[in-house]
Amino acid sequence: MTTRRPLARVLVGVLAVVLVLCCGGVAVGGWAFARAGTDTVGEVDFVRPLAVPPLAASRVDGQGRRVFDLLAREGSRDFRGDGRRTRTAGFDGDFLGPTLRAKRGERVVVNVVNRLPEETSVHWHGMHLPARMDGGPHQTIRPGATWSPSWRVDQPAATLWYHPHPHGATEEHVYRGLAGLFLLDDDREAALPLPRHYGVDDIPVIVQDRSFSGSGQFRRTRNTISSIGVLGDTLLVNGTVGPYLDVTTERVRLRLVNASTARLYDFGFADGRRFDLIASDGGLLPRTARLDRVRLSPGERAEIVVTVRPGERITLRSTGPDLGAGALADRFAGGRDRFDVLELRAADRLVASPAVPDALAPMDRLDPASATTTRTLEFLGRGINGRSMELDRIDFAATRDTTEVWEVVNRDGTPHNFHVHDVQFQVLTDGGEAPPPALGGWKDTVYLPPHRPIRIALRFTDHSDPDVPYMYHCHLLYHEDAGMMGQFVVVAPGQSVGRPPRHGAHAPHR
Ligand SMILES: [Cu+2]
Repeated sequence: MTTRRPLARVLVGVLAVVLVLCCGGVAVGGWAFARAGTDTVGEVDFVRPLAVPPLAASRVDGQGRRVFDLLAREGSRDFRGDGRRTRTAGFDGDFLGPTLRAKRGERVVVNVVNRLPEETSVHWHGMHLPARMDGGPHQTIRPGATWSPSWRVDQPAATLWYHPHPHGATEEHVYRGLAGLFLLDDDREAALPLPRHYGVDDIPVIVQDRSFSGSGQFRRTRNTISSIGVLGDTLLVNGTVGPYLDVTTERVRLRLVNASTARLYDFGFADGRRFDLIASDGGLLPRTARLDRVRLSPGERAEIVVTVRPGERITLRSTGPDLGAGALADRFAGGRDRFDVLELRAADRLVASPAVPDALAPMDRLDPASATTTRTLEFLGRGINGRSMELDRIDFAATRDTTEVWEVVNRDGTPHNFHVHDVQFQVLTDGGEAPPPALGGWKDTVYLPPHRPIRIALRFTDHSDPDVPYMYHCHLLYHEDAGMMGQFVVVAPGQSVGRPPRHGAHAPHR
């Protein structure tokens, strides 16, 4: 008897502990589930005019090249007008950078000065150019140094962007504010009746999510339940919190850029109105798509044209993007989050705009039957095909003047996406099906829903260099920094793979 009572007590104690752990676990789980969502619909005061990044000044040098200057530096900004200044970084300013603009066929030079206290790089996202001009992790710029890449713009009109790409620190640099647009023009786009008056009826919409600490600093706290990365609860559009745009024309073109580090958006209008999707990452679609929603993962762009009526106010809104990871995983990865993004305020009298044409830019479809090589890229854990990024390992070579088919698949339960440098690709199939209209044009970044293979075709036309690699990676920047990236070179027919330069050695420092 004397020995049984303590044993009973122990059993009761163990039972109590188990009960507390289980119920506590359920309670914590329920609390976390309820807390996981962010919803700003109806909560945003649209009190600040939308900032529009200035067009970068340029000059033409003695060799006929258009020359830009960009200076990366630290800064600070009071985003919410409450006197609390956030430490930031930007190009030529405190946050984000000017919009560079060039025309197809032009040769450009960008003098990038690094006034940051650490190394960085500037990658021209979506640009077709030689690998050593690409601004990836091999072209780092030391503090105080200037990097002056130059290339010929040789691709269709498009909304491209630039941002740092230093090995292992891209998330941090982009999160602080280092990003900007690089718009390309061409004759085909210029001949179409589309809104193109920058800052008037052609508006950049750079969307980024941030969280602020009590002292007003950017809080780069990663989601603890989902491994997606940093999800913020406040949207900045071109750096503006609570932005509105005065619209003076019947139609307005919005160049939507998801410059967030991890968050996906599903953009549409609060009243459900349809808009014309005219372009994706690499430029104009073959045909205008009339849609009411467009989903963008980090790095992706979409150009839409929306029609407004005199005097009305409409809200650009992001509702929970379908991440395809299942209800629970979707919720913790932001898949149920809703945001009011931007208010459009139409003037009482609007300047007439021509109708958006159905036919935009003819597109020669790449023929998968002509592909010389088929590759499979499996995204899982912190790597691709079981390997984590290493600067001195080239994963494969693509041969110039060939077409390849890549099957890219997310084997994780968590969201990833796929971005490749050098070329724009065509989506052949999405989960075995024909791609939707939003994936029907040139792309450099595509969302990878868990376990849904995406087949793409890529054509390598020029810029062979056996030594200097291009990157392919997940553009959820936490994942990219953690090693979900690989390197390939483009070689001339018969050429073998060389050796990556010593870190940064090929950067054309001035
Ligand atoms: Cu990822």
